Formats: sequence, structure tokens, C-alpha cells
Amino acid sequence: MQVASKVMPQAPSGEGARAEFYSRLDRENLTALWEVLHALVPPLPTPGCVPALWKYADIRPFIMESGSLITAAEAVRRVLILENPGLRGQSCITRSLYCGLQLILPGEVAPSHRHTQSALRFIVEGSGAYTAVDGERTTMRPGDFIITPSWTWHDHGNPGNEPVVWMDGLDIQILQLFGAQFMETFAEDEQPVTRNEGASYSSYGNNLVPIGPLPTSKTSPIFNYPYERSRETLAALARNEPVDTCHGWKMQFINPLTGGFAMPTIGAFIQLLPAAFQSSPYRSTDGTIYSVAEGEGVVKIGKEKFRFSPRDTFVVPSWQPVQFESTGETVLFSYSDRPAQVALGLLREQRG
Ligand code: 1HN
Repeated sequence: MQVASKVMPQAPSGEGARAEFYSRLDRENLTALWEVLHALVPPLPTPGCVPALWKYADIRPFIMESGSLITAAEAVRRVLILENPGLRGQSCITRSLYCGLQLILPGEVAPSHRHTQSALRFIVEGSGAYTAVDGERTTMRPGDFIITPSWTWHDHGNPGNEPVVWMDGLDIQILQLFGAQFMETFAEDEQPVTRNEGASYSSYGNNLVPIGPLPTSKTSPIFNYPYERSRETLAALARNEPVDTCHGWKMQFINPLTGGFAMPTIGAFIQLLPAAFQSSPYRSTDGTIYSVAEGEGVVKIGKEKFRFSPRDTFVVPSWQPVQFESTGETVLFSYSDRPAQVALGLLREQRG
């Protein structure tokens, strides 16, 4: 029979002995888990990302100045990246998502290419530019939510007479994480137009679908969700349904073929806050980027407060409580990595 040993555990080695051990580990590309365990598995999210707001009035001059320094053709995409102050140098607004403001001037073309990263556009200023996706062009108007699905040819052009600016949201850091990035340039600047404008919308955007076979893509077959429709839907919702104390009236853009998210990695939302509304705090694990479509007010993110106006962009990091105080009626567009978190069973939210 074995008797439990009364011998005490060995006294821990001194700091010097450990440091010397770690330097020998280092040469073998090894590291001691116990030195990093708590940082690797923190009790609460450590998103790196901090609350931030970019005032459009402050950054618009830089966007326009970029228009006099480089053409869309030379830049390929003339964009100023909104880098999270806590994640500088990483081209991202949260750890998983990219955000930029893109400018296209009258007469310019941003040449055709495709990549495995999915993109969304939310039109911020100006009308008359188009984006083309797999042979169909759609005219961009302020407030439109437009999708460029993974691996689809896309180019942008501006045959109109005013500068057009939109917010780009991409899942760049998600693709980086998985090592799944591919990109190709189209042989010509512009892809051929093979479908009438509005064809995708008329097939899939009216609560009807063509009798099979249906597209099998993971992304919605609708690629422009016009603001006019989103806005009138919010107005009707406000007349017919009670207001949510955290979100006002908030809707998710859907893939009409599944009823689920419009994109597989990025969720997009639009919400209406009534005038003089004070929302209850809400937090979720999907760090979220907002663009102000209409209205003014104050947003409290964690402990920080920011005044917002139309066209401003702000970011709410994972698990930071967000609270809105609207002045007049307010419309906010937002996007996050929610579909990816839901697919992986990771999403958490908390009201109040
Ligand atoms: C891209 O292709 C677009 O197509 C915008 O407009 C932003 C950022 C990184 C990589 C590709 C576009 C992008 C991008």
C-alpha cells in the first residue's frame, strides 16, 4: 500500500533561475504558459479596441484633399482607413473588422477586381456613382446599404457630377485570421454590364423568389438595399410597434432566401431612435461600427460620451455598454461580426 508522501513541494526556484530557463526555452520557440495564461483566457473580453468617434466635419477635408493628391485609378481604391486608436497600424476599427471612407470623383473609375474578403458599403455623401457586382450596376444614393459578396468582380464609377463618399466595411481581419485571402485583378478596368440595373432587386427584393434553381451563395442575392425602403420601413415600424428601450426600432438586413444575415461574416442593421429618446444600456460581444444617417445626439460608450451628427462614424468595442440620447429623430446604420459569432456559438448580449 502506498502512503501519501509528507514531503513538501519543492520551494520555487528563484527569479534568476526562471529567467535563465525562459531564455533557453525562447531559443527553441517555446514559451511558458503560466506566464501568459491569464492574458490568454481573461475573465472578460479585452478587445484592444477603444471607443472612438470620427466627426465627418473634421475628416471630410482630408478625404477631399486625397482627391487632389491621387486618382482613383492610381490608388485602386481611394480610401482613408478609420483606425481604432487602440489598434493603430493594424488597418482595423475592431480586431475583426475594417472600416474606411472611400471617395470617387466625377469621371473616375475604380478598377475591377475580386477578393475573398466580403465588403459592405454605406453611402455617406453624394449621388450618381455606381458600383458593379458580377455584371450588374447599381446607383449609389445616401443611406443605401450595398454588398459586394466574397469573390465577386466589382468596380465603381462616377458618371455623375458630384463627389461621392461611402463607408466601406470589410471582414479583412477575419480572413487574415483564417489565412483565406485571395485576390485577382480583372483584365479591363470595367467589367462588362450583362444585367439590367435593378434586376437582382426585382427578383429577390419583393417577397417573391423566382421558382428554382435559386442561388446557393452564402450572401444575399440583393446587393443594394435602398435607403428609401429602409427609412419607410422604420417609419412604419415606429407607427405600429412599441419602441425597444435599448435599441429604439432596430432592423437587421436579411438574405431573403434564408431570413438570416445578408452576409456570412458581417451583420448590418438600421435603427430609428425617436426624438428625445434615452436608451437603456446594452452590451454585446460583437464590437459594432455605426454611421449616423440622420439626427443628432450623444452616445455613451463605456465611460466615454461623444456628441454625434449626421455622417459621423463611431465604434462600440465588444462588451462595452452603449447608451443613446437623441436630440431629434435619429437613424443609425451599424455593422458587426455578429453572424460569425452566432455561427460559432459565441455571441453574448446583456440588456440594462
Ligand atoms: C476594396 O476592394 C474596396 O472594392 C474597398 O471598394 C476597400 C479595403 C481593403 C481591400 C480591398 C472596394 C478595400 C478593398
